[in-house]
Amino acid sequence: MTFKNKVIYQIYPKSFLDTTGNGIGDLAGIIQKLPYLSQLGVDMLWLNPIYPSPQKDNGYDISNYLEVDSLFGGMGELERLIKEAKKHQIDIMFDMVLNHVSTEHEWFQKALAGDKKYQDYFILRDEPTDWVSKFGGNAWSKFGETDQYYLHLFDKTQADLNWRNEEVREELVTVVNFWLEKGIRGLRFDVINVIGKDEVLQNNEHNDGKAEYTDKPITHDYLKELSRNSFGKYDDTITVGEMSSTTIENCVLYTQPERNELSMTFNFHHLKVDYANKEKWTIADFDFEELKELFHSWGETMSEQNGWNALFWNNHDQPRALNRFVDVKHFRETGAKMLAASIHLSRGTPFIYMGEEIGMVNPEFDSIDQYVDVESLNAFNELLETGKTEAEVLNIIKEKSRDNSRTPMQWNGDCYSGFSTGTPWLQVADNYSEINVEKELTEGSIFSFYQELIRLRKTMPLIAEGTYKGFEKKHSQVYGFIRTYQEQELLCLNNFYSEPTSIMIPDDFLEGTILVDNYSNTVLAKEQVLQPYQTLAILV
Ligand code: TEU
Repeated sequence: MTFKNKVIYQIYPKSFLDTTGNGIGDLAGIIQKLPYLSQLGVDMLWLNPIYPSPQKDNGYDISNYLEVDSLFGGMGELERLIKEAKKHQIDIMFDMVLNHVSTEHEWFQKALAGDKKYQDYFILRDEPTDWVSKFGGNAWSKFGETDQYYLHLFDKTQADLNWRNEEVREELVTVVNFWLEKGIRGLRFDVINVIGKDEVLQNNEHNDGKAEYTDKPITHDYLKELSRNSFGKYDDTITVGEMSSTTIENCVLYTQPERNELSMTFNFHHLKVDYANKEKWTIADFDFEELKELFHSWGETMSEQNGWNALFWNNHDQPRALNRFVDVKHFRETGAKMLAASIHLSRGTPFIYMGEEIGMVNPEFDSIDQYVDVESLNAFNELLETGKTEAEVLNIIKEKSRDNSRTPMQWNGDCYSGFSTGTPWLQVADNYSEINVEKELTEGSIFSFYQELIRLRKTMPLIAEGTYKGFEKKHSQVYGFIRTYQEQELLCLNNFYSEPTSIMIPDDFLEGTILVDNYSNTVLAKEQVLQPYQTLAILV
């Protein structure tokens, strides 16, 4: 089966559509909007975790792998969603959080109660290392009343599982098969490249232990084993691994088809180009040179070595890309289309994060009380401790918080943007009367641009399967690349700035036709002028 002509849409279920009025989105809401998603043309919906969970990390702290939280409508509603979606040729992708479980999970509770079998499901040590958790604070917490400590790379309520224990791996195979049998056809594996931890864990100069658990050779073995025993038996299944601080070399290995690990990988290097000193909680302009360098090296290496990338600008952990890469005040629509084309015409599988197709932007909250995310709240306190003023800290949170993308979907101009009749769990962005689906479908042009990009991928093997080669890599404003398939070539040019620029077009493309353009009446010329945030794709 080829998945290469497909496009995946990510839904943050808590924030998509609430049909009960409790302020939290639910599966019935997704079912209600299937016609909308089908109109857009997407093939698969990735749902963030909907398992029972104490919701300390919005569902990434799972307390039962084999159930759907009643908060979202329970198992019956999921079965209905799978069935209804199928009628629109849409499949469901589940979020598999297999690196850790909630400390409320039965396994952890049994371990705490003294059951030796379950204690070996976790990573317990007498002497903790000095590692810091990814959400701030110590990565080790006291294991109950004992003298031991358990490892948690994330929140202290997210205990890392011991993948070295074969029984753990068997349990997780059972989990994956359970969902495949339900009819789930997509699997997104959360932080899957950190599951293989070294046996001996030590202090190190970065206080993070990354080298002792990131992309370890044994992780490739675990993935092969998991594939062999579960999803590898279904040839219509798509898998994507979320890779934390990974390398191209490893992502090639994770995704080369003959290795039978994963269909594709997410990496985040391109979303760190606006970090000052590699620190997330800073404010800086994006570094275009670095962005281009990353896109070209990943694009070319994956293409040459037959690996496969997941392509995305947004997800539930990232502030809205429009606020990061575009002068959103003046060029929201044009910029949204340029960002879209720059990945949808590239080699890899495009992911659209809900609201992206209508050009949603950050909510611009102005009080810390409006934030819910554990990472943001921890960062707020830690940044205050560094001596920054509250105003300075809030400004950083405003730009960087994960809640920026988690605000409720903006359906229309009604109260709470048509998301719910009750008070939403996270406040709706104030801009909803300006930016919403209803308005976009009647007078906007972003949605239809996405429709066209999706249609092109479905109908043109050149876009779905063509090779990737960087173009004019030294240009100071344009990110360009060439796709090639049999006798066809596509030149894609993207101006990442609000100033016009020009670029020399190779002669053979001058004879070509314009396939995609976010401006009208463009005339091809040897020295091609590109307007602010123009995206132009020429086919020969
Ligand atoms: O994210 C993994 C991850 O590395 C994030 O912590 C990321 O670095 C951070 O969000 C950037 O601010 C995954 C999920 O996508 C995230 O929502 C979860 O919180 C995390 O795993 C733990 O399960």
